[in-house]
Amino acid sequence: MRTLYTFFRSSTSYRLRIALALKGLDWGPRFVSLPNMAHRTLDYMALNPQGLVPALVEDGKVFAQSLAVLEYLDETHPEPPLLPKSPIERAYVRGLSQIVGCDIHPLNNVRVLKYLKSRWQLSDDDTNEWYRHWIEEGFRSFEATLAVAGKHGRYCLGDTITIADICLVPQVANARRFLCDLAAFPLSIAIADRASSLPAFEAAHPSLQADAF
Ligand SMILES: N[C@@H](CCC(=O)N[C@@H](CS)C(=O)NCC(=O)O)C(=O)O
Repeated sequence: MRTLYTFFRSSTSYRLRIALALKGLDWGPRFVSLPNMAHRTLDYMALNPQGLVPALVEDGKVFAQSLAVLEYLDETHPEPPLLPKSPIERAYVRGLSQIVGCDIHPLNNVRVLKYLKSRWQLSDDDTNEWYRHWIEEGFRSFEATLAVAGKHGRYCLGDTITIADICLVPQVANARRFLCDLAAFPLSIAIADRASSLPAFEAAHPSLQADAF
């Protein structure tokens, strides 16, 4: 039995929903409401002491940190592969994923935005500007990396979905939710839009999750 602790709008949960769907793995959801602070309850913290979603539970073992979980799923269920075979291409794809997972997402996480408001009294407008600034900075880097490497096809690396696409799509969805101007990132957005139309990505979309509101 496999359980995903997930929140519909969480982009890191979205990454795992995509990967589980691509691999055709069954899972059941346990919804963790971030607005209700369900991720900080004693029960949830006992399961995942990091107090963040997602968490994947498989055969009683708990896995946290979506990038690590993506690789765990790929190692335990190799088909279809989410990483290329060549170490050079693997490093490339991991690097793209980390632009999203390490350079963009942590700066725009809920707790960071809340802290800006509560500790530094930033207004909603200022907080949104912060959000958009780091989106622009991160996507600039993602777009330039794609353009310079010239390795993209339909997706970030050729015509095969990798963890880079799995990280990109949810981040683009979040950027759109915050009304970021994405016109300067045509390669990244075209790739995200193509990937988003694949059935596994569609099934994982926040709006289709049972906890969506
Ligand atoms: N690096 C972690 C980040 C997990 C994370 O920050 N998840 C967000 C939702 S996308 C969360 O739980 N935020 C709660 C908070 O900021 O209080 C991962 O990739 O799993």
